[in-house]
Amino acid sequence: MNYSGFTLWFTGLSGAGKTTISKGVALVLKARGYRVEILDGDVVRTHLCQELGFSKQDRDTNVRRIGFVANLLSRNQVIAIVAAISPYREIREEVRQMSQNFIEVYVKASLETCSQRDVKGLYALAKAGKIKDFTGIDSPYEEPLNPEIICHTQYESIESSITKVIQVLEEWGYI
Ligand code: GGZ
Repeated sequence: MNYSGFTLWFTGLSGAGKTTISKGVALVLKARGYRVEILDGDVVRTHLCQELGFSKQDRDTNVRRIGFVANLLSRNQVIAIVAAISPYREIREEVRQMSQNFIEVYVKASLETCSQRDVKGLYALAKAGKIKDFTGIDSPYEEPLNPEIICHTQYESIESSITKVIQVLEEWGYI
């Protein structure tokens, strides 16, 4: 198959749905014969970024490393799918600039929704002060100003978010 690699970058609050949507998109792409790799912040932090915490400096380092690896993959015809909170606009832009084909997907859900879902119980811990620097509680999240795609997971199903992403990739000739 003749296609160019690209980076599909999911950003958003913890619990917004980044991991779920990215896995769903990866499944569709793999089923169509594309080579795909997922770089999930949570997973990357247990391997490539073990020493990093959640200060701004550490998050920036984490996001830059992920961006670097995504670029290595995408320039070798592997579709790099990133799911990381990546809360700082400036660093996301920096990564965009160093990537050849970069598609930013804002997985959008309100803080109230994410903290109600609280799949891992982290919001409760953060509100109780047991986790410091938690995104949305005592650490900022800077919304993308011009993302290529927005998935409103508060209002649309995971399936329709996945379909939306795939349709945009088709329309723009990435797949
Ligand atoms: C935010 C945290 C924190 C703090 C642990 N703040 O939803 P999750 O659980 O599974 O994914 C989150 C993950 C965040 O890692 P990222 O690499 O995506 O973050 S960043 O891009 O900002 O570097 C969350 C969990 O780790 N987690 N502590 N304090 N999320």
